[in-house]
Amino acid sequence: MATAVAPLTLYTNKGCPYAQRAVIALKETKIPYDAVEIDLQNKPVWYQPNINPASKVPAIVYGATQADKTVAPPNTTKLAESLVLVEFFADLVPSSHLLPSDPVERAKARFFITLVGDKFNPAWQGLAAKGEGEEAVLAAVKQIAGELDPQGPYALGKEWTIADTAIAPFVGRLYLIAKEDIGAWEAGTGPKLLQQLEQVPHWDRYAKALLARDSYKESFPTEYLSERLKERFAAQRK
Ligand SMILES: N[C@@H](CCC(=O)N[C@@H](CS)C(=O)NCC(=O)O)C(=O)O
Repeated sequence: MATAVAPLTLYTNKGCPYAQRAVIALKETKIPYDAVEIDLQNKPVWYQPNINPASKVPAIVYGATQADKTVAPPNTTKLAESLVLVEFFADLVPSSHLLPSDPVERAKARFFITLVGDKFNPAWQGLAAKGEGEEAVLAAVKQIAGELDPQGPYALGKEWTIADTAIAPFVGRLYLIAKEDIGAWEAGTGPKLLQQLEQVPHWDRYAKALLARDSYKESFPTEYLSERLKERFAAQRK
């Protein structure tokens, strides 16, 4: 690991997919960090004024040891937004290959990430929360699958990158909801969707590789999320 890495505190929440992106990147880069769990239902009064004006997780304080985690000392930097943090950690430890060194590969990784935010997440969240059609999910997955390196196992090939880090927490949630059939949809929709996804060339192999990665598994609290997501969609279930 690069020796220039300074003390870092991550403000996080175990149910948050954006925070999971940051945790995955920290694990991939092996950057040491302290974690502070933020209760999003009952946020500490110091969080917004002292750590993140947007009042969201993930956020970090970077640069010096913090005796008191409720304030950022003057010689530190406060940063937020999961994708910014993921790239920052990648920049701190270039040997992690999280951010490819080749400009074309970097651009491909960033393009892939735009598809996650613009296509994949709206499609599966629309299905899970509102029972909107599976067609949109399949179309988004096909589009993403068309960008995957044909040999894999990861989006850009042999190395796990920012692209995989950005999508993995969301694929994990979709597969959990589908496997347990707990979306706000008609019973049976989840397992049926999984069967359809298995047929999309390159996608099934890719999803399995994402969900088998240690950094993902260690940051995905399956039972906790299963309970939370069951509660969340219970009222709308058809
Ligand atoms: N664009 C942000 C989204 C972060 C986000 O929405 N975090 C949620 C939890 S998953 C949050 O902190 N919500 C608290 C709030 O909005 O008050 C990122 O990528 O980091």
